[in-house]
Amino acid sequence: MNEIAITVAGLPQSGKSTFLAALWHLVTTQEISTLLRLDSLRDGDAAHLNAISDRWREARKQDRTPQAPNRLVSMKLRDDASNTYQITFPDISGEIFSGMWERRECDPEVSNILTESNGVLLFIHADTIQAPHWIVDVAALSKKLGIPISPGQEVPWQPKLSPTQVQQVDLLQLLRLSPLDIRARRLAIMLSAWDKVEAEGLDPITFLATRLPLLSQYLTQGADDWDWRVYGVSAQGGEYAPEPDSDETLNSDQKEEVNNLRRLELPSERIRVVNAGGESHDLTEPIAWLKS
Ligand SMILES: Nc1nc2c(ncn2[C@@H]2O[C@H](COP(=O)(O)OP(=O)(O)O)[C@@H](O)[C@H]2O)c(=O)[nH]1
Ligand SMILES: [Mg+2]
Repeated sequence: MNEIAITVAGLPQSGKSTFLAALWHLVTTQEISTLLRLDSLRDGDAAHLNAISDRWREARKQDRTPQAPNRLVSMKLRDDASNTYQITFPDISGEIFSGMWERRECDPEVSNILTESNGVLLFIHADTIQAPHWIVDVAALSKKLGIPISPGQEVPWQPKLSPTQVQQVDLLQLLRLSPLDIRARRLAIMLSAWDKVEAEGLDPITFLATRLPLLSQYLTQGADDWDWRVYGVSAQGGEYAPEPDSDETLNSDQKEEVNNLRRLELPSERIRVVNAGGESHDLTEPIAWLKS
């Protein structure tokens, strides 16, 4: 019997809260069988988790979820062999991992969780990847659109303007370096909102190599000795409804998509987890794989 500590990492808006809401639904309802089952939860987290999974069931987005009373959420899952998996979401506020990239800072409580973890789930929103741009392409595009760039109009550089893959590789390198120097070797790259990109017809590994080539090469070359896998994850299964007061509006196709998801008899069947081994509704599969 092993006790495995897993940390959920990812920049803001990478799909962590949605995953947490769907995972809580899955393990508490047991509508479908899952590799891991709920063992226990820290006091105080249940109300928050019930609130976000209620929203998830109603097919509403988690963008402005109420803050959890505890700064971090952590649940314990268990497999058939009685191994336990303590899975911690240290980033309820959404700023920890962007702060590590932008300001080279990490809260000591979070750094302890990271250092002690045996596995990492790294979330990347597959549909909001910031690609690197070439100056010549940007200049050509703005000319085409009739919005010429006048000389001298500089935009000050900020770390958050960097391409997604640059931020992700740096984050992984930081995990390997002192003072964090984390124990984990296993890493599951979670390409979230997979429903938005799967029409491109790429499997998760090819998607990574095509859309995030720097990250793919960093992992493939074994630069920091990660034992890694890539999953395409749709924790929503499709479009969810925005807040009523949000600027975002859905077109009729998107509204239909929301309604179709609501009509599914078992909400757990909205969930899709895709990797080289096939497809399932079981979000605990990548977690179980992290047991090294
Ligand atoms: N279409 C789709 N959108 C998703 C999925 N998972 C997350 N999103 C959207 O991605 C955005 C960020 O998700 P969220 O869970 O709030 O990210 P967090 O900031 O990392 O907690 C939200 O607008 C979600 O609705 C998914 O499986 N499918
Ligand atoms: Mg969140």
